[in-house]
Amino acid sequence: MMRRLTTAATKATPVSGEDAGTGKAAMRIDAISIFPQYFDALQLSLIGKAIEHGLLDVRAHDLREFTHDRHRTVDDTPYGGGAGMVMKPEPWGEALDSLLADDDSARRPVLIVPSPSGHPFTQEIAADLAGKDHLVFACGRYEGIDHRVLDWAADHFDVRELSLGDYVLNGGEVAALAMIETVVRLVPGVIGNPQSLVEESYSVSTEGMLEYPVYTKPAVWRDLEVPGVLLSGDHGAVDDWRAERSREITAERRPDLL
Ligand code: 6GU
Repeated sequence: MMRRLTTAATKATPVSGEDAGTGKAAMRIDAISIFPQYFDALQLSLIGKAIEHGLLDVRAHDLREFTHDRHRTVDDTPYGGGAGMVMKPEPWGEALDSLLADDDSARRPVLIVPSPSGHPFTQEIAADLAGKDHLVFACGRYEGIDHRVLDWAADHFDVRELSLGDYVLNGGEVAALAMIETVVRLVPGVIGNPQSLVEESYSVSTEGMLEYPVYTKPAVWRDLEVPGVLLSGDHGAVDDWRAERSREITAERRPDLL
C-alpha cells in the first residue's frame, strides 16, 4: 500500500515555490519502510499545509508490498554470522525500481539511507537537499540493508548514507522524519516567515553559534524579570546582548563550534 500524504487537490492553490502553472510540486519525497504509518505525522503543522497546497508531494511505501512469499519476508540471517537480522536485497530492489519507473525529474533522485554509521547530517547538507527535485528515503530496520542494494543504487541515484548523531535508533523512520522536516522547511514557501530561518541556531547569520534565549510578555512572571536591555528600545544594545549570550552558550555547550 502506498500512502499518498496529499489530500485531493480540488483547486490549484497559488503558493510561491510551486512550479508556475504546472501544478507540479517543488519537491517530491518518497519513503520506503515496513512502517509507512510513521510518515502520517508529516500531515501535521506547516509541512501538512505545504502538502495540502501542492508544494510538497510526499508518499510512503510499504516495503512488504515488494515481497512475494506468503510471510512477506524482508529480513534474513547475516552472512558471516553474528547477532540480528539483515534486510534482504530483493524487496528493496523492486521498491527502488518502481520509484525510478515513476520518476519524472530532470536530475537523478537522491537516495538517503538513514544509518548510525552514515555521514553526519548537518544544516549544510539539509540546505543542499532543499534544492533537489526528488528525495527517496530508504528506512532500514534490524542491523541494516544488504549492502549490495546501496552499491546497485549508486548507478541510478545520488546515494547518501546519513546519521543524525552518535546514538542508535531502532530504525531509519524517526531519523528520516527529522531529516525531512529539516529539509522541507528550507523549501521556499513552506515556512511563513523566511526571516525566522535567518536567525536560528546553525544558520550562517549567527556564524554557526547557538541561539540566544528569548522572552515574551509578561515582563515579570513568577518574580522573574525579562533582561532589562530587551525592554530598553536600544536595538544596538539588544544586538550586542544577544551576540554575547550566543557566544557564552556556545562556549559552554558546544565549544567545538567556536
Ligand atoms: Cl540515521 N538511523 C538510526 N537507526 N539510528 C540513528 C541514526 C540514524 N542517527 C542516529 N542514530
